[in-house]
Amino acid sequence: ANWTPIKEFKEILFSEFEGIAKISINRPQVHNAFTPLTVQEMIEAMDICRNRTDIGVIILTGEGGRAFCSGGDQSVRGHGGYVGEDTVPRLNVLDLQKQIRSIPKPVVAMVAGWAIGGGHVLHVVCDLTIAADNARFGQTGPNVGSFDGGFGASYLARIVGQKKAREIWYLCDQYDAEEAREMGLVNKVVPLEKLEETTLAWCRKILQKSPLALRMLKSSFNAELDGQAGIQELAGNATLLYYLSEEAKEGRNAFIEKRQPDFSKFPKFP
Ligand code: 1HA
Repeated sequence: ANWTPIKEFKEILFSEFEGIAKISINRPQVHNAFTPLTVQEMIEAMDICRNRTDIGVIILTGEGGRAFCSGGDQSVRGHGGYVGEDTVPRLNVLDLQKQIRSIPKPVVAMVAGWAIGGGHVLHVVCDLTIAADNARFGQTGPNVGSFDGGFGASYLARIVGQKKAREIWYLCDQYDAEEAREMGLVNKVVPLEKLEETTLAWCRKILQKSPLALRMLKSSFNAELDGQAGIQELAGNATLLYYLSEEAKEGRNAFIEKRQPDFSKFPKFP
């Protein structure tokens, strides 16, 4: 595919092709471990994707073919979080996780090689995961003095079940692509050389679908799991649809025209 850059960043690549955006961690020398800056850049790229009405689906990936992401960069892990150039420790990947779940467009993880630790959680929170046959999955928290008890625990357990999720975290084993697919953690496994082609084919299929239907479905899947925040997303979409109706426009028009609204012509559906 002929990817066109959207914006220059230091630690990620951000490009687009025919309505598909690609956010790719570009630190292959450390298996695409993230720093606070990497995460901040991904957050900004994701926000651009949210606002651009011509982008319908987002691919999250890592450069180099040997790793999706190996989690937080342990060499910048300081007292209380991962330390950036401003010397402030942060755990800002948690904001990115929430953003991936709440952006009203499908996010597809394209995984080659390692998806480990906080990098594993990033693929877990994506809508779909396409994996290359060299992909390896796992959590490392209890080995390296960390844990993600948020989506990394509870949403993982929703996907693979309680027993398996506890195994993944308590033993810190690594699982190959086929094992991940069997647990429902991966949608499809393909040879590495077919990874981008297959991911693009899935994205193109998604792009042919009704964007509002996809938006409603994503917030519907989230609603049950995300409590008040999930209901807020779903209800926000209901408001969006209502704003598109003549009935809602009558309310606005009446206010602007300084008259009483006349809702009498609108049906009271059974
Ligand atoms: O748990 C959280 C959070 C929880 C709550 C809120 C926020 C959170 C944010 C983050 C995280 C975490 O991500 S904790 C988990 C952090 N990640 C890890 O523990 C994985 C560390 N890496 C590995 O275990 C291995 O590198 C590997 C199994 C992925 C691959 O092994 P392999 O093939 O033997 O490669 P290796 O030689 O280890 O790695 C290549 C280079 O990349 C090495 O550097 P070099 O010796 O060439 O200078 C290695 O040090 C570096 N590297 C790999 N992963 C990381 C890393 N450097 C820094 N941080 C890494 N995560």
